[in-house]
Amino acid sequence: MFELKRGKDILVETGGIRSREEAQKLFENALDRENRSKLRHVKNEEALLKIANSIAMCKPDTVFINTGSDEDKQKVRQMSLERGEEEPLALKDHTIHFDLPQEQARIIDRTFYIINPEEETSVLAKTILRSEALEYIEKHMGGIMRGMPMLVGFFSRGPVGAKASIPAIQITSSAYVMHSANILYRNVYEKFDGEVERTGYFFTNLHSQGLNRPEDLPNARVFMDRSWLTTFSMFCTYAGNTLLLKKGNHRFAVDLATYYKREEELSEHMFITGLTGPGGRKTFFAGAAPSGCGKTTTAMVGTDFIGDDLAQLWIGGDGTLRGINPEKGIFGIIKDVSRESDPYLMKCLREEGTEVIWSNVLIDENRVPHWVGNGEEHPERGINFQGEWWEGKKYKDGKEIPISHPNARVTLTNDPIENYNVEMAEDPRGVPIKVITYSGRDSNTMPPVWVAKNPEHGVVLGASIVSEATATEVGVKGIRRQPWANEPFIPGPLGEYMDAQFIFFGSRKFSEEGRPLIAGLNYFLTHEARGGEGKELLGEKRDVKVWLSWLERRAHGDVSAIETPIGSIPLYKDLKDLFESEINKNYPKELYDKQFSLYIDNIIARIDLQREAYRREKKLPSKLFEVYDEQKKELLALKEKHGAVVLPDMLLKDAGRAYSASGNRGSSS
Ligand code: SPV
Ligand code: MN
Repeated sequence: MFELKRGKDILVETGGIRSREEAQKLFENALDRENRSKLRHVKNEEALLKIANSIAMCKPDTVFINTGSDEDKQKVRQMSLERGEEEPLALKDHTIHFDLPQEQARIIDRTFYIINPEEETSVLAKTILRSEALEYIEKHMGGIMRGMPMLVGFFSRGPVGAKASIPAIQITSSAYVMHSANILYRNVYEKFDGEVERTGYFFTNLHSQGLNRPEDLPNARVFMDRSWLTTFSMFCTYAGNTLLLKKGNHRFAVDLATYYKREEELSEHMFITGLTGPGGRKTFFAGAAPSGCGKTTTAMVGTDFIGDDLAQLWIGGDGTLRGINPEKGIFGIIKDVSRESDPYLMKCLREEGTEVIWSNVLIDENRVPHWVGNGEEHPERGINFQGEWWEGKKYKDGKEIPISHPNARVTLTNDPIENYNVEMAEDPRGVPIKVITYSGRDSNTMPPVWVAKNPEHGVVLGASIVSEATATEVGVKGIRRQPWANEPFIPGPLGEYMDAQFIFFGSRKFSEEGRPLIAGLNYFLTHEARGGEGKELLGEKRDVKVWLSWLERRAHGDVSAIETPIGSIPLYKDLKDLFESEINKNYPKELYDKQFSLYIDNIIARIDLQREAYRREKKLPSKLFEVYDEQKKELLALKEKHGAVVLPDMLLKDAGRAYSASGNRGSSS
């Protein structure tokens, strides 16, 4: 089992500072009077040692303490512009930042967990021994900030005072990284000590881009020290590699939930959003999806948006599921964001009034950003992630360079987004979550929406997410397993994480009403998979509202459903009504039959694929295989009776008048 504070703290080993007195002495020399005075506010000794040792190791020219005041935030923006990390754009408070052409996403091949000898990790995780990491960090981060400023900020991953919030320090030589942190996280300089005392933990993140040269990129590393809750990042700038408050600290939060807070908390790669239902009631959803599978879009469909990437969940004293967003902004993929699909976001991006950092898009001669899939005319030339760009410019391999990188992003706070519910997002009690969703990118198997039979089936549903490789991922083909869409961020063995999921969702601490529904979503069924032609999708982006609305009604027992071996699916009539009332769209029965018929062979093939893959992992809960076996047996029986394609009507007929599972109260609405 994983344990905190094992082995040596690399930062202390390399910096050599072990006492408050030594730290103070160093601060006297390294910080000017103003910043010394700012730092005096922080009393936590462990935190001061982290900062002092970072200075001792990286040897910056100056140290800037970012208190989160308006003045300090302005200084950070200014510094980023002066140092050329960002450039101003036509709209006020909009800037562009470019990452090196070769570093446009997370560098998973150079991302490692620092481990102690014999420590177990996920079979998919890359690891480096503590002793080797120490050597690498000493060699490459020693003096890395010479000639540069160091910026230090104190943040909270969540509203101050919330059960699942955890404070974190960001230390970086990049003003762009600190600027991003100011937009995406709550600055808690004033309350840092109290928050550390309350939670018992804080995370530390140390980053330097060094000279920011392509030739240093092979040496770029993201190291995560699980034992000391500290990340080290060097020679890179992409926020997913450098702003480790995000995915670096998410990984630590997953560890804490799995090993220290079993049956208490979960840390998930999920959006949180609310939907207003009948009578004005608000129903909250937390949903997981792999990167690039519509997570932000789903979150934005809600009437009460809370977060688009991460969720910290816990069981409240009243037996309900509670959730907070550790962030307060979006670092979102910009590709395919258009007026039609994302009106709220587009308003922030195309009209004055919002602070936005754009990255890796095309900037035209008027300093206006453009991107793929925006539904607008785009210019014939400009500057993009590959440097100067013109229509038809090609990569060395002959492929055309798109105007923006598929992983180009925008960074903005949630406040100006019209459907953001800031009161609830900032409430330390969290929002009450009634529905958990899991989605992937699945062209031929699962229906657009279904609800797991019970919590155990729900956990297995999450464990069974898949995504197909998109056209943008070179060299990746076929189906990729994406357990909980969180797998890249699970440091320990998958079986231990899975066990924590079974324990959490099966907990007796949930009240009858508080236990969430667990559902699957799939927007990617194609015509060709359902007897038609072509890879065109059967559904549209705007249908998402209907799938969520149906789950909203189902969570309140307003609609009945058809029971199947994989869980329950909607009745045609309920969907037809919701298509009409929610998005004013006709929903033909023929389309329903295509979307909700069970293609038994496909589902069984999927179960077999999962079972085979999981069989290779050690110490998996046996419940997983029991659920797969149960589903497969029932599916085979169904096939025996009705053939390989089972229409919802056949199941209805089988069930006779007994289909109504949880009463039929609202189905006439
Ligand atoms: C993701 O890739 O899931 C993201 C962006 O949310 S990153 O910060 O790169 O993780
Ligand atoms: Mn993400």
